[in-house]
Amino acid sequence: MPRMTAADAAVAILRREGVTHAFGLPGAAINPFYAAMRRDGGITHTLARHVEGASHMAEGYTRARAGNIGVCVGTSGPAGTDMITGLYSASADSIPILCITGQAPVARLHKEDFQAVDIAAVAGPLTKMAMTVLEPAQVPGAFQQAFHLMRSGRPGPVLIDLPFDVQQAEIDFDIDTYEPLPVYKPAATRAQIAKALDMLAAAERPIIVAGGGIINADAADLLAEFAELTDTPVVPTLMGWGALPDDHRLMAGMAGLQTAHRYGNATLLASDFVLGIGNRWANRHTGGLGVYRAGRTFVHVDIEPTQIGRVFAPDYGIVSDARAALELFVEVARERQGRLPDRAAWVEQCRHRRATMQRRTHFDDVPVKPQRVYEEMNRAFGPETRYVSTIGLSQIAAAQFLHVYRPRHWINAGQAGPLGWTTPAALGVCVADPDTPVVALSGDYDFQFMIEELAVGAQFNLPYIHVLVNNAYLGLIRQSQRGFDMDYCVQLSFDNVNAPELGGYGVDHVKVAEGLGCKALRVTGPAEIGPALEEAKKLVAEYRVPVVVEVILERVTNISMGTELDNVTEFEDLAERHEDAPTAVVALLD
Ligand SMILES: Cc1ncc(C[n+]2csc(CCOP(=O)(O)OP(=O)(O)O)c2C)c(N)n1
Ligand SMILES: [Mg+2]
Repeated sequence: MPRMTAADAAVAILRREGVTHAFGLPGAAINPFYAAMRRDGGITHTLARHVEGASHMAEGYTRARAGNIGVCVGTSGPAGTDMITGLYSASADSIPILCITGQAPVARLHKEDFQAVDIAAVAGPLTKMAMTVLEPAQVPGAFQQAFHLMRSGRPGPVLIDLPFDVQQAEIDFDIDTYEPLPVYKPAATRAQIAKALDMLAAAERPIIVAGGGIINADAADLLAEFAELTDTPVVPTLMGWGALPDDHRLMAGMAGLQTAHRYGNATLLASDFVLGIGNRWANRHTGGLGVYRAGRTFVHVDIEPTQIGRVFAPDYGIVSDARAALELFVEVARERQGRLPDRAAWVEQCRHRRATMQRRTHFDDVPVKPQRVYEEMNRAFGPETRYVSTIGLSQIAAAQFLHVYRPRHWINAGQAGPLGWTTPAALGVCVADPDTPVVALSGDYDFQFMIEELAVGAQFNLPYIHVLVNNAYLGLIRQSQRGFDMDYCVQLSFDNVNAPELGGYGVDHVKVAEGLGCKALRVTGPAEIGPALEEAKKLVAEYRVPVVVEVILERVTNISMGTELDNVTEFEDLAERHEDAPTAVVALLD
């Protein structure tokens, strides 16, 4: 039997399970694992500047491509605790990442050894498995189980914590006969799908709410086919955005309190039947359940049995992987073709709402109004673009105004929304897919949270465009403080003694980005945005580093949001003529 260190066995299993890349940073307690990676030579490594950054890079890497599992590696103690936010964000959005940490030697775990923290206990609620491996011979099994769990059922992250002596201990292990464990994915039965289709056929105004589970299951093609076969309008959730292209005839818009379209909410409220697939009835999608549920029948399809009924009891629930369910939905709908109800009038009503209920984007104001930035982005970036964003007014407006045409082209930390996520996640996306243009979008605060990771993009030549909308405010929190009648601790503005020309906008992001080895441009007027985005494309191609385009915004702009789907406040004039929203996918009927 071949003998090797447990760390060598772990690396061999990573390779066999398809891992080719890791994000992280070494420390003394994880050096044996790094030594094993070096001996193996088959795993490329991106050196993060902050361990939290490595965890979000791993998330971006997973989210970019079906089948990917991002791996993040850190030492004992604070490296593990730094990655907790990545584990939370990954688990909240059903994203598998494998987090590997070093640990103090087994015999010293209980002696308050230097940087010995019980990371498995800390990570427990955020992972599908969090294990400090105490026996070297258990290491292969721990890794085998990790991949099985990450890929089975509702996907999610795993943490494996390896004490220093466990990594170094020699074990018998044969990688040649190693076999990944079978992956478990529940599948709907024909009877279940037939019943759901009966309910859909009995409805008059049905919609499909398409969740991120469809993207995780790589089933966007089947969603489109099923929607077309039954002529059912689709309302994607924020995590499902891109599952149906924005220019698809049946794309009805997103619904919700913030990241939503006026026509999406109106269509949801006009519907009498909702088929939710791979979604979780998130509270910022549903708003109050009284309004959301009133007068509607619900079918819920989800891979995780305990998700059915978690937020509210659907009229019918099906436990199934989204792909398995949609395969059967397509099959049974095909068999029923010719006998399915005619939906032409309902589809036309949804389309009419889309062509009439638009928000205005065309403002010429200086300082720039945020809406204009997205209009310019729609012009500059084509359907091949992958967008990455996290949270804030910047992200909410992006969801209201940008266009997404493909699955995995809207990459967002939907549930957790950790500030700082955008830069490292975008870098992980760039590693996963160097051939597709990546455009990240941050508010100034999100950008400042993990600004140091820009150096990683410069060092490893990970080119992408980072649109930075700077209002010198914690904008979303400023807006929510209106309810408290205050503007308290949310100002990011100050007079920068080194950059008086910024006129109180505080941090000189251009200088910082340049200092970290990136290119950066700043624009202050609406007419400059388009040319700056074109210039950024050239700089990305020429220098192969991140290129920041900072747009100095109006300090205070409130973005549409509300408390209920039927109570969303509009703060600006709505679009009345096509010129008010010139980049809308469906031209405004004026
Ligand atoms: C780690 C963390 N802390 C606090 C928050 C709460 N939060 C959400 S958005 C936001 C302000 C974001 O400001 P900025 O990135 O400038 O975006 P803007 O809303 O101004 O567009 C804050 C503090 C959060 N999401 N994550
Ligand atoms: Mg801001």
